[in-house]
Amino acid sequence: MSNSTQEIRKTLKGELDTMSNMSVVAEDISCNHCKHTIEQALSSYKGVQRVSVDVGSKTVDVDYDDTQVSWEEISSELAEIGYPVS
Ligand SMILES: [Cu+2]
Repeated sequence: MSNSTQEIRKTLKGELDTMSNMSVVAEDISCNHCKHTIEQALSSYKGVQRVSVDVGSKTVDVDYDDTQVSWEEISSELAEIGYPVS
């Protein structure tokens, strides 16, 4: 393996290591309006890379960079807009 390949791998790993994923159930999710509200609110957060709400399973799935935003911030935002998570 060449040095440059090793360098690239290290860089990629370094970036991936700061990404976290959380998948939680919010019982108050009931329709597409809820889905839209949550996705809009969370995707405006710096550091949130992807947010996906599944209405059927009432699940909020979030990919975020934990050097830019904490799970505490994300979950308190969810509670604030009316979707507390356990
Ligand atoms: Cu709804």
